[in-house]
Amino acid sequence: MGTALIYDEEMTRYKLLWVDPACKIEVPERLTVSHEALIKNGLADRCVSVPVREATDADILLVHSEEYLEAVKKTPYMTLEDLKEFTLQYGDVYFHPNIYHCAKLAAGAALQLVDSVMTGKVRNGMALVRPPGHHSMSSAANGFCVFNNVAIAAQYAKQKYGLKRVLIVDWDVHHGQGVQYCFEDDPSVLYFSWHRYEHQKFWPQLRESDYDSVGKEKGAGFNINVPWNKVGMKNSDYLSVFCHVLLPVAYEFCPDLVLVCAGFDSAIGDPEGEMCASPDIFAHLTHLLMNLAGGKLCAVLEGGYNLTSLPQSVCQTVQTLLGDPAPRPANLDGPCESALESLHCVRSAHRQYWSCLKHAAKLPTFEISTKRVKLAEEEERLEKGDEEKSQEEQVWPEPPKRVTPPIRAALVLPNGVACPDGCESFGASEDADPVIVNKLRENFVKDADDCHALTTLSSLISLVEKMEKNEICSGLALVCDVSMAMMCVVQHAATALSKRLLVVCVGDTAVPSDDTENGKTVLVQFSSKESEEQKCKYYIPVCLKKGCSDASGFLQAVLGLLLPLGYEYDPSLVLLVRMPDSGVCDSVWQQLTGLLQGLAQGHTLVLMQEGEKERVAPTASALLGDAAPSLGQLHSPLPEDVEVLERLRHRLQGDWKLLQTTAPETGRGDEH
Ligand code: Q6P
Ligand code: ZN
Repeated sequence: MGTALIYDEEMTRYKLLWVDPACKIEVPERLTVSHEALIKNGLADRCVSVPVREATDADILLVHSEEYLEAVKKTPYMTLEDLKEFTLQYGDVYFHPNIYHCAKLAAGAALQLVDSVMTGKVRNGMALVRPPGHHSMSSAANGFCVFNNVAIAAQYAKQKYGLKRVLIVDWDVHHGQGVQYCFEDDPSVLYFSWHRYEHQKFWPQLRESDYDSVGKEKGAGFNINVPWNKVGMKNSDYLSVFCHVLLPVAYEFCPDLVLVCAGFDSAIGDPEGEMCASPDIFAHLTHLLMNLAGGKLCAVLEGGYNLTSLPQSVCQTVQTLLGDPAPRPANLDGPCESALESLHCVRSAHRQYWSCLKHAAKLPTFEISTKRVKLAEEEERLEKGDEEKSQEEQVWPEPPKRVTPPIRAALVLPNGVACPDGCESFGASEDADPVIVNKLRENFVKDADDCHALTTLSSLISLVEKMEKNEICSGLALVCDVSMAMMCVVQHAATALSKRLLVVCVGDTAVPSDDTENGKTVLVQFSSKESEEQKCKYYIPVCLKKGCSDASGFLQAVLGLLLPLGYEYDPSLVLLVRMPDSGVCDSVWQQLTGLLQGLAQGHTLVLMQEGEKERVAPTASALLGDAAPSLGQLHSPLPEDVEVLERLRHRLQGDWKLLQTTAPETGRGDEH
């Protein structure tokens, strides 16, 4: 199952024909540099090239009014003067004799992408299009957009394929108000957008872009706005909104298809966004969405105006869609205070609609946003002098080339267990280092005759070393004693290697936690057994009522606790240990395995008990990067579990900044 790439040079054949400072950044080179970067990095060749088509009148009318369509149809015949005049009735947009043709191709490209994914021709894909779409409304062009490509695609997907639920993720730095208006009262389309807002001072300066526009009537709760009230948002701010808002809600919503309004003006260097997230953050945003909807994801280009940053971000996105492991995320130092305020506001505004947010902190009785406007005005006066500084050119390092190891998944299996397709059977005893073998014999395999155990452990060690050298991406071993194998890897990693290890234990068996003292190992254990509260930053027991067998509680713990903690810790290896009594079902296990591969460049080593032969195929599939099956619509997590998780998050958020979901109390001032 491949990745579709849709591009046609024709969409570069229109441009601004007069002087307009607001529109001069929207240039044809945006597409050419993006496409050339995909070719140069060998990514275009790895994609399935799908041709564009023109959207038909019927397609366009799924979202737009007949009057508007008829008006746009006349633009190819207009004189320059008429085009200027026509343009004047809309905001921040320009027309050109060829833009109607391009706009039909842009919308048609999105539909071709939906068709390719829905018919199973490919798993996912990206369309590089101009003009963009998310600002365009039923009867109005706006913000460089003529037809609303993604909104049309969502309606089309629902109609043609009978989809019940479509998720639209708009990571462009502007608010796609056109998409919001289109689906405001529609519970079948969940629209999520983050956007530069600055308390309504930033374009398009709409009251309805704030966090309290949650959707209307039946659609209440299905519109999620995250306003950024400051510029300079970083990787941490973006990831924290994904972990604490978008992902939990998206899993609860359980979409049949994910559409992305993929604007890259939210990356560093963009003159419009003025944000500081690095281009490789899009590898993670993409990865985190790729296990929803059985992997059916269509990304459609929106904004992105820095001709260096844009192609880098596009490449990161496409390479991730192709299944290459994401690079290790850089400098995750926790969200800023303004982002935390936004997070607090959004979670609180949606707590009545989503059971995963039921426990979110309520807002103080006054509105933070109103109060913040006053503060913002004050700050603005103070910052007046810095104005030129913020316009300065940003510099950042080019993301390093992502090299995928030749072996994606290596398996250490006992005799008689078949190695699934696409995986490499691994037995390294031939070149086992005698020093290591002796050490294993002394420390772990006391029974001198148990050469089977010894062989397995030495294979494990050599597998870990090959992962460290990036010769192998991930591994899976069936062992006769998971606890012992786990200790063996932990000790080896802590002493012999320069690794930072994240150990994730699923199941009740007692695990030794004394190796977590040195800070080289973080251990998170999910179980149903009460354990005394540990005060150590590096040993985190998560105790759920039904352990890992309750999908919603477990997923809540994974998204809101394990992922943010894992991202902040930034391990070089993830050790995923499945205890024989884990009680976790295949689809949940595959989701966990898939999500964890966003860490440590996909270096995950899974340990399972020898008896669990049936789990090899589903686990291997997740390690190979196949999409995990969807979990179905989740019910509310148990109140006890929610309470446990919240207490844990509170206790840990001092040490782990990415666990925060509200702004620090200080500076919030008088409440009444
Ligand atoms: C921004 C217009 C320009 C003001 C100049 C799908 C992509 C977009 C469009 C932004 C239009 N204001 N300082 O559209 O969201 O990036
Ligand atoms: Zn934008």
